[in-house]
Amino acid sequence: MIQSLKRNQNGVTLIELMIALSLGIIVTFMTIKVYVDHRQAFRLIDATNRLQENGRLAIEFLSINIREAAYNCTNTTSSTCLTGVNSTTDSITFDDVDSDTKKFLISNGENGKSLFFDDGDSTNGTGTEEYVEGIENMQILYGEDTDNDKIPNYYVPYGTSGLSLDNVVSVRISLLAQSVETGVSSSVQTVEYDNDDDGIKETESASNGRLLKVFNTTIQIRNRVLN
Ligand SMILES: [Ca+2]
Ligand SMILES: [Ca+2]
Ligand SMILES: [Ca+2]
Repeated sequence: MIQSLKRNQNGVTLIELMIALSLGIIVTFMTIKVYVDHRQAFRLIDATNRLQENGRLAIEFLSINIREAAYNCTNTTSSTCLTGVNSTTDSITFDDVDSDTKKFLISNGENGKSLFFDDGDSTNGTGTEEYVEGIENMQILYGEDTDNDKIPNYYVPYGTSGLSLDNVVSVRISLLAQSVETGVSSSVQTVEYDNDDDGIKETESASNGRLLKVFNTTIQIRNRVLN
């Protein structure tokens, strides 16, 4: 009887050991998967928030500055009152209240394309600086008022035949923002964005698992509307 009990308590069998090992591996695998999933979800939320933040910051900064454009230019024709470049990505140049010539453009920054700003202040300014990262493209349309009611009759790109920049009372800006973080989306993100000012949107695809978002705004040039 005693010997029989001892036999029953003689350690674990090979099958029991294998089951225990398998369960251990499964639990470890599930724990790692939960951790990776949580980490990925956190990265996605973080990248989405940062993308929103960058887009809003860029729009706000453009609005604050362009709203004050052409201060000394109501009745003059200065080449820097309000001008721009229409290309694969646009830029805009304008004089402000201090007659500094400011400029917004898209260029290569530390982490890819960014919105750059030149404050035009040669005395105390900083020159052209990277201001908001993750801005891939900027398209600008100029709202020309042809009947002096301070309301644009149409919006056209810079360089359009017949566009008089002296009569521009507002600008429409469309930004294509891309997350700085890579690998946050398992599928290729796409957005519709008019990248050549022809009124027809193209499909833009994000690279390397990034996120994409379009930000639009219309900015009234107060010095043209209130005078
Ligand atoms: Ca353009
Ligand atoms: Ca009008
Ligand atoms: Ca287009």
